[in-house]
This record gives sequence, structure tokens and C-alpha cells, in this order.
Amino acid sequence: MSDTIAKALVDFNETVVLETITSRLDKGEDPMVIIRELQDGMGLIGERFNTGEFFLSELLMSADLFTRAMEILEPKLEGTVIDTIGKLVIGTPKGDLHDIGKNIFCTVAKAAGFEIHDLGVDVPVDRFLEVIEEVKPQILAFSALLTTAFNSMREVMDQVNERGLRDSLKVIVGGGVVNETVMNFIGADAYTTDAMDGLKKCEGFIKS
Ligand code: B12
Repeated sequence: MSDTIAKALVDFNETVVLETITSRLDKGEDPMVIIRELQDGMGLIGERFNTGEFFLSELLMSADLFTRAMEILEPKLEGTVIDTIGKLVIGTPKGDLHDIGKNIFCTVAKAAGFEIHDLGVDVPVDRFLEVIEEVKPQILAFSALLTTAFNSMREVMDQVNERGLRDSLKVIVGGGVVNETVMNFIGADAYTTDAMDGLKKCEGFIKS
């Protein structure tokens, strides 16, 4: 049962993906469990892209189906939150246009009470700095899916350090391709490949 959604996504079987999601949500299942299965499916699509079995058109089709699935799941992630627990500036760095994972994290972080300043995708270094100086967030968050985004993030961090903004800022990087090495390369405080784990880390930053 648990691999049905991932498999249907890889097969681009829209009916099965959307109907399975609706029926599992009706039974009271946690939307994040379903999102993780969709994420597994995207991982399999990425593997097939790597081996040459899938092309860019398949990546686009999967992204489109994922977005439709999120239209059903997203309202279930949103809760009623009264107080803002902290400010977070987030963006996908220059050169990278992937935003599906970023948008999921923004939804869960907003539902948890964060004031989110989402700069979108392909965000230039200067734009990050401009908004950090204006909003004065406690957290700077990057979403990166391309290795070419690593240098962009490092440039932002160099500027953050040069302008004396680092002490008042916690930095997290998320996305399918990040790991401890990436975190160290850009000089972040944390990394994650999972939205809920990232949320826990951000909540921890605010409490500390
Ligand atoms: C969908 C997709 C696309 C779509 C993106 C659509 C969109 N609107 O985002 C399209 C078709 C546009 C695309 C284009 C390209 N793509 Co692409 N794409 C993917 C694919 C299949 C899935 C990504 C995805 O959405 N996953 C599902 C989400 C939910 O997972 P996620 O992003 O990891 O997010 C989760 C967590 O990481 C976390 N998270 C994410 N961000 C953040 C941020 C914070 C702060 C936190 C706390 C958490 C968090 O929360 C999410 C939920 O848990 C991946 C394969 C893969 N394995 O990831 C390749 C992949 C990322 N793409 C790849 C490539 C090469 C490309 C192209 C260069 C292809 C080409 N030849 O043109 C272009 C580049 C375009 C550009 N300049 O950005 C490579 C990257 C390789 C690399 N190491 O650099 C991958 C890995 C495929 C592969 N295996 O080769 N792509």
C-alpha cells in the first residue's frame, strides 16, 4: 500500500495519485506521510532521469502532477495559529528554479507560526541581503536542488558575514541534494532533506 502513490507518480497515473490521496485523507491519514511518499516517487523519477530513461519532459510532467497533489494536501497542512513565533526569510538561490520542496516547507512553517518571507526562485545574492536587512529575521533558509546553487549560497553567506549580520541569524539549508558537506561549505548551522525535520530545527533555533 505504502508504495502505491510513489509508483503511480512514476507511472504518471494522475487518477490513481489523486484518488488515493483523497481516500487516505478521508480516512484521517497525516498529510505529511503522503507527502513523503510523493517525495520518494520524485526521487525515483530523478534516478530514471540520471540513467537516461526519463527526459526533461518527464521531470516537467512529474512536477505538474506533484503540484496538483499538493493542491489537495496543502489545505490539510494549514492550522490556525495565533502568535508568530519568529521571522524566516527563504529563497531558492540564483541559478536554481526548483520550488516544490521549498513551498511545502513554507506551508508547514507558516502553519507552525513562522512569519515567512518567501523570495521565490533564482534569487540573486543582493536580494537576499536587501530583505535580511529590512526584515531582520531570526532565520535565513535556503532551498537548493542543484549543485550549482552551492556557490550562490556561499556568496550570500560571505555578504552576511561581511555586513555583520551573522550573529543575529541562524541559517538552514534544505533540499534533495544537501548534506553535511554542503552545510559546512556554505557555513550554515543546519541542513535537512525533510520539511518536518527542518521545521523542528527552526523551532529549536527560536527556543535556543
Ligand atoms: C521536479 C524536478 C524538476 C522540475 C522542477 C519544478 C519545480 N517547480 O520545482 C523541472 C522540470 C523544472 C526541473 C528542471 C531541472 N532539473 Co530537476 N528535478 C526535479 C526532481 C525530479 C524532483 C524535485 C522535487 O520537487 N522533489 C520533491 C520535493 C518535495 O522534494 P525536495 O525538493 O527534496 O523537498 C523536500 C525536502 O528536501 C525539504 N526541503 C526542500 N527545500 C527546503 C528548504 C528548507 C529551508 C527546509 C527546512 C526543507 C526543505 O522539504 C521537502 C519536503 O520534505 C529532482 C529529482 C530529485 N531526486 O529530487 C530533479 C533534479 C533536482 N533536477 C536536476 C536537474 C539536473 C535539472 C535540470 C538542470 C535539467 C535540465 N537538463 O535542464 C533543470 C534545472 C532547472 C533550474 N535551473 O533549476 C537534478 C539535479 C542534479 C544536481 N545534483 O545538481 C535532479 C537531482 C535530477 C537528477 N537526479 O539528475 N527539475
